[in-house]
Amino acid sequence: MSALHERTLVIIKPDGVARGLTGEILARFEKKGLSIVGLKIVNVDKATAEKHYAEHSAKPFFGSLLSFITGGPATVMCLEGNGAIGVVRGLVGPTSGLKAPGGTIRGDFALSGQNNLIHASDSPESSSRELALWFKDGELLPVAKGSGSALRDWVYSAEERK
Ligand code: 3AN
Repeated sequence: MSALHERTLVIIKPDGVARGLTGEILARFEKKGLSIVGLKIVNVDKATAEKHYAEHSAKPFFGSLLSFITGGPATVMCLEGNGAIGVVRGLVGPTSGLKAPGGTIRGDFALSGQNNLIHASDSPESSSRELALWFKDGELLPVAKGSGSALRDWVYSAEERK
């Protein structure tokens, strides 16, 4: 079974914000049934960008990637739901907008390998690291467990919404 109440870090990158796609992209996550438990718009500073993309520091496109991600406002959010990390990666689609299938966010709105609209955590380890980098203590809503969350009461079966 998918992890209950999983959290993932999602960034609508500067191309998505500048192209007016923030609402469209947010709507896809909301319609799926995920909860937005943290949301802000930021001008990404170079130090944060370097930490966020540290695993790509040796890649030839690293400098270009840093310029891109710091080039305009980005929308940063934390989404919560059962199996959220894998679910969000599925909605986002493969890295290249040229190869991403229609129906995914990148497949529907991107044509680039770099300017591909979204970042989404790829594992529980990445999610923990990235959420700590982008959100301070207290900025995220607490986990809504059991009944009392109208969203969870209808999105999941009784067994799935512990
Ligand atoms: P994903 O975001 O699909 O997990 P990663 O982690 O391989 O992809 O790459 C991180 C980011 O680096 C991508 N979202 C994209 O903006 C950029 N990127 C990846 N591959 C390339 C490339 N070959 N050329 C330019 N930018 C790239």
